[in-house]
Amino acid sequence: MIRTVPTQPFSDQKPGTSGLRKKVKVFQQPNYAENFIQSVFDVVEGKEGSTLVIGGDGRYLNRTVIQTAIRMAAAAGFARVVVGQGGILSTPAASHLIRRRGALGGLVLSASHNPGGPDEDFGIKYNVANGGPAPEKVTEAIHARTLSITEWHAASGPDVDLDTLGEVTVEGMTVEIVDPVADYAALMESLFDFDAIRAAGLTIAFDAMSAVTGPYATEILERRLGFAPGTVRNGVPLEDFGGHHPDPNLVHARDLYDLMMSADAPDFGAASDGDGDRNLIIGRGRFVTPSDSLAMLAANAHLAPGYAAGLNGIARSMPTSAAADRVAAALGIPAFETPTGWKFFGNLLDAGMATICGEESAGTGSDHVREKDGLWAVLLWLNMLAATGKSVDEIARDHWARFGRNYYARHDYEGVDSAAADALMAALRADLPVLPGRRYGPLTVAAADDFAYRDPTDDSVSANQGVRVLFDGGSRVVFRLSGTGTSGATLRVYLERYEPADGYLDTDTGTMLADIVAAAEEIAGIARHTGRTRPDVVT
Ligand code: G16
Repeated sequence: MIRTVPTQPFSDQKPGTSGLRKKVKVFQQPNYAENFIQSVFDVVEGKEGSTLVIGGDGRYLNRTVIQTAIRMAAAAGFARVVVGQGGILSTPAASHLIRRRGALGGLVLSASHNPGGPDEDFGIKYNVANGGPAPEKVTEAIHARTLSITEWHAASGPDVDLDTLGEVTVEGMTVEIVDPVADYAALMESLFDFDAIRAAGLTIAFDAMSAVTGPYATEILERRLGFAPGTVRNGVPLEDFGGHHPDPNLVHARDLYDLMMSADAPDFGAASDGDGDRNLIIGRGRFVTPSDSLAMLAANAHLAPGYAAGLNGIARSMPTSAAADRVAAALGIPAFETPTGWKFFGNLLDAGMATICGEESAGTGSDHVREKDGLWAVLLWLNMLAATGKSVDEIARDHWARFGRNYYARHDYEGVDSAAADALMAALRADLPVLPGRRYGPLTVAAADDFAYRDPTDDSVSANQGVRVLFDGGSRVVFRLSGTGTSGATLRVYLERYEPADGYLDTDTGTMLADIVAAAEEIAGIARHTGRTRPDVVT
């Protein structure tokens, strides 16, 4: 039987950088998740006879919302839903499954690197048929629908057993519970030289942060590649990620960092986030920034079988350092600069204009799926190490000696009062015309703007994507507000200094960026607006 339940709109269901992310308590309000899912289904066309993929990162509320989504998909007319066993699908594996099954789309339940548990975060994101996050025109239509919704529909009946592989029927719709790892692992094996990685005799440590990557990393790294048992740490997904932030950065993956800087360091260390799309790369004694990792992966990708034919282009988000642009120039291929949000890469990948994409926020990926992919980055690094016989440190030094180095850091001011953060950004925008020519210590502003992007495939324009202040010599600072936080505002300040190949290539990042940090404070008045004198997180 299909139930129709009357409801009222919620005013706060605007998807952010990557879907709707809120506190669990917000999602637990009656009708809250149902309203959003119904709004997705109301907006999406072609449901009759189609397949929908459903899965999440296993965090608190995952199973509950999956049961809701299955019942509502049956009422919406889908012919089949494909669900990861236990409700588990990493974000890249969900993207692959959507593509492989020719699905109309998928519901990916995650709040990514945000903490999980009854008092923490949850999220729902809709991905479209190419496997990628819905583009802005779709998320805007979903948001509009959330503001006018009057009812939602769901099949009634018992919960589906999410743990048993196989098929059951709900109101005439087939529910297929699949192994969440198998297809994805096969895809990775098709892209990388597993024999060479096995033969290289490397030692590695991988921190799955008690999040979704655990089962994927255990299957691929320990079972298929033969790394020692225990290589995957924190490999069992927990609903609260063991009380930690599953955020692979130098703050939350501190244990891994300390190991990699110690005398006992293995050759290679890596971590992934809550939903498996982000990555952290640390060689023995050498941390690689996400922006550098993108550039180094792009420069060496041809060493892996999946990329032996070369790259069509490289795309990065605007706040990501320009290191990848120098690689693109050397390879004679186009470089694209998009707003923050993986959804902006989708069209470039679909059009074959870009092959590899990456972001400063610890995301890298390629045209194999339409999401960023943490394990993919780890495997490409391992393939590079195996093919070159070099260490991470040697690869990094060789890269900088050839291309120069973009020293880079991001300063996050979290939980800032939203009005204060908005006032800071408004004041910055108002100052844009007068900034060029101004001097801040040794730095002179060459140009300043509010980044806008015209998608070359469909000419759609996305404006107000962050304030850029570019200095003479290729250094810059970027200011923007995060679109993924769930309380207050998070101000992100992205700092970058270019040092040419004959410059200082192995100096402390903090020292190299000190002038730019001081300029950022002077330009934006961070302390004045927010009352903060130092960032909460430096990555
Ligand atoms: C999401 C997006 C990324 C973005 C990141 C941070 O990642 O997919 O493109 O870079 O958020 O966004 P913001 O700076 O707005 O917080 P994830 O891993 O959280 O899904």
